[in-house]
Amino acid sequence: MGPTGPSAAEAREQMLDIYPKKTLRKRSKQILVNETPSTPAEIGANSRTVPGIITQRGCSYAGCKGVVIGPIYDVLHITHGPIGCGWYSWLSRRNMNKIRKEGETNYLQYSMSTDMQEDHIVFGGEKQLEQAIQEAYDEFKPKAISVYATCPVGLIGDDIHSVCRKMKEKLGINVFGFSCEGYKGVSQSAGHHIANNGVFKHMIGLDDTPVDFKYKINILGEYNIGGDAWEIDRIFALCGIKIIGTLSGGVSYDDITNCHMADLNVVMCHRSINYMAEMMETKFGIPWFKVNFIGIEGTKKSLRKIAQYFGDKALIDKVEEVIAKEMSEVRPVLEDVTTRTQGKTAALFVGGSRAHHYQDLFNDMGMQVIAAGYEFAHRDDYEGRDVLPSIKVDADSRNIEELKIEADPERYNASHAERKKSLEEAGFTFEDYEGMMRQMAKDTLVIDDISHHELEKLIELYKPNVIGSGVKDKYVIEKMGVPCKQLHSYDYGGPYAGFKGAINFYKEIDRMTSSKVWQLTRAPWHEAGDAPATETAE
Ligand code: CFN
Repeated sequence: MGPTGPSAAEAREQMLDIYPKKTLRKRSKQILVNETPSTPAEIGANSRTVPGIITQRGCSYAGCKGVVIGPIYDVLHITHGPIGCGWYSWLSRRNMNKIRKEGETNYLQYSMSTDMQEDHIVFGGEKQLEQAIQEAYDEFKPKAISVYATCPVGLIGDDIHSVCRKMKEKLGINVFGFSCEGYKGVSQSAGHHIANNGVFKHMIGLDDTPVDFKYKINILGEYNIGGDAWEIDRIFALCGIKIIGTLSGGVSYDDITNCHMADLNVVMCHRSINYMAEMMETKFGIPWFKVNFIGIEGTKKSLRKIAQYFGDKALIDKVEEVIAKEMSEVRPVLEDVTTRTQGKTAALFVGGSRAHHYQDLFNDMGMQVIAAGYEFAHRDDYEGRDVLPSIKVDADSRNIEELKIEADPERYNASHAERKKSLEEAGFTFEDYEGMMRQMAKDTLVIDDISHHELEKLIELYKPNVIGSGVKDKYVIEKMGVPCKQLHSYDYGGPYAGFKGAINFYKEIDRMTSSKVWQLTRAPWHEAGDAPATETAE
């Protein structure tokens, strides 16, 4: 058991082997052997994919509408563009949602689009958009309408923002637009930034109603895939901590407009929402730090850190009590599955945070992550935030008009800022975000924006027991005899966050890596007449 196959350096050579010179130069910087995890090497992340390479990445529209704003369930989302963009972003990510308060509406079961046609490309689509907003308003009377521009809209120059302003005035509701044309930036990442700017400008801070609760926080960068946010809600409710807004998972417009009343922001997916944490701290004085509720160690550490932040003995004790109780359920499951999963191998290629966060869950089960990489994360996500302390504005935001955020003297909560200062003086660390490479073992492979060819090579050389990956490659991986856990939508499973989520994950990975069915599939490189593929389960 354990990894078999060539050294990481040899595998790297073999992956790069077929590339022409220019591509080779580029990919060499993006495929690294993790030689000195404590001081990670510089990785070539967040750069344009070489045309012709099959990438896992998505587009800016996906990052904006699909990821950050789309999950707000009572905002009516209209995609301005050809129908495919609206269709493909219609709940395929499994960001779960349900109405939580009486009188609310959930529009996410609908997919709304202006269904742009050739005529609109030739004569402009603004009238069509105006009409669509009117029609949607007449039909549903929502509190807010959000409009998303797709590639052709940017190319023909429709001014969605002036249409939104006009309709906002006419209808008397909040209408705002996002210039998140798919071609902007190099991946989803630019879309996250555009989304954060827009949410901050058009929603955050609109409702100053005080929230009467002792400990109140927001969770940023938690999108409720497979119900993760609901498991986190459950744990916080047990601890006596109120979550005002989860940005953006299972969340309403009202939660978002009121969430600046929180005492603290904790950030789950740093990649997609660090901008929001910074902006809220600047304007309202709300401190933030990074947490991770994927894996039991991360969950325990995050809960303890939040309790420490508030510093109240009763809360600290309560958190310990909750952890002890939950762990009594997790422990027997983990002990059982580990008898089968110990020493097995995994590889992870996902998005901008999960390829890191999910390593904890595999480590819990005694499994080794032999290779991992993000689709679109930046250097700080790989090497650790402290490596690049000056990163405030990312390279992919060049096209985005930066918001000039300043402290709001009326609403800036100076007591939060003072508290942060005194905690820091007492040794509390706000910025302990280590990045993926420090956690990974020496001589493992770190591969940014992995290509189809490289993934096939990896499977051929190592045949990991399971790969956590996704949207475009799941069935390619499975046809090669390796089970794939879709870590974007969780296939049909989840939640995987928190304590109950960890139990779900252990059981599923145990089932997937212990099943004999993968031994019966035949990999394409086997010639006819060969024996079935090598065993993956024993
Ligand atoms: S839910 Fe998040 S956790 S938001 Fe981001 S970087 Fe995507 S949609 Mo797919 S699963 Fe993935 Fe992350 Fe943050 Fe999801 S790892 S690629 S853009 N992502």
